[in-house]
Amino acid sequence: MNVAQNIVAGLDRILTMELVRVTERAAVAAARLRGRGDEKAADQVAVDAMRQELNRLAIKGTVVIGEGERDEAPMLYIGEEVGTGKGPAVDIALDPLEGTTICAKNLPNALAVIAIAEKGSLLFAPDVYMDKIAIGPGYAYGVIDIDASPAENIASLARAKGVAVSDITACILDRPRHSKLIDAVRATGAAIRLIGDGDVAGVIHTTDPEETGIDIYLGTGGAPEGVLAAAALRCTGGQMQGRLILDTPEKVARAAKMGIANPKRVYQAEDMARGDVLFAATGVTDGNMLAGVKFGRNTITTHTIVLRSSSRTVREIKARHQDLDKF
Ligand code: VTB
Repeated sequence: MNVAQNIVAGLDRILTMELVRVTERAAVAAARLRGRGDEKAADQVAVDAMRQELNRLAIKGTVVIGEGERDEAPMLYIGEEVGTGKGPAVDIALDPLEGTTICAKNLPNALAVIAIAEKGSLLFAPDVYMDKIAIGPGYAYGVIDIDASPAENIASLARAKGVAVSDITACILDRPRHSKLIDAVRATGAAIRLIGDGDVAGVIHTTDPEETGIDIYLGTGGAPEGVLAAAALRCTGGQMQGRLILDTPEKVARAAKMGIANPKRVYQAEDMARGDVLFAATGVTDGNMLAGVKFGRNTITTHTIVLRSSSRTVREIKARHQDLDKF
């Protein structure tokens, strides 16, 4: 079979498997620094490792969601060209260590994450907050609405799921800015899972409530993390809406420079990650969906999910690495 036959529509499916190595490698590097209380060091080793592996991929990649602006991030900055340069032109959203604080404290759900889409397909989002709401697959479109109250959204979801409101669990970042939201959700009788960081994982967890116990994600988090989560949801199914929080003229101007004409626009997952999207995440610390990296005597074990939107395939890859020199 030649390479051309492998291209169904959109991206070469071989890339799906190649992506696994990229997040595996970043996760292993970060995992060596779990629980050491040093967020920066853990992030740095994950960035280095991800970049090294990414540069082996046969793509002409541009980082659109990365470690920051060129002057503040020496590596994997927004606009950096990555890959061998021989291959399809793609947009890349990445977070080599999503949940640096989680990793530094060795708490659940730190991930190494990447998403790839055809050039021009990922929202070029400024690093501001985004208001987010997400649910998993299997619900009619419109069950949630970012402009409805938390009580309305939770009641609507409970009706659609056919359960009592008290059987719904919402995932919310534990932040003072969410105190009203938390009160409003608690007043409905629904349960809340408060998380310290890691809202990419929080959104993804809505896609498998039986496994994770989470039905809905609510609240504000980073916009870059919103695009990554939207990319994952495009592959698994589910609904997500996001709105950038552009609450100062400076932020509105910054967003305008990045091509965002309407600062109040509500983005559906499909608007944040269009076309054929590939997504991979490897667990750094043990989590609700993914196990963290395990260091054995002569082996390293990693657990990764890798997703593709055009086929909706969800692969879980548990890898036992025996050639440890590669890390
Ligand atoms: C979230 C979370 C990240 O940032 O997006 C959060 O997913 C939002 O910012 O893991 P604040 O910490 O300011 O609330 C992280 O916690 C860190 O990138």
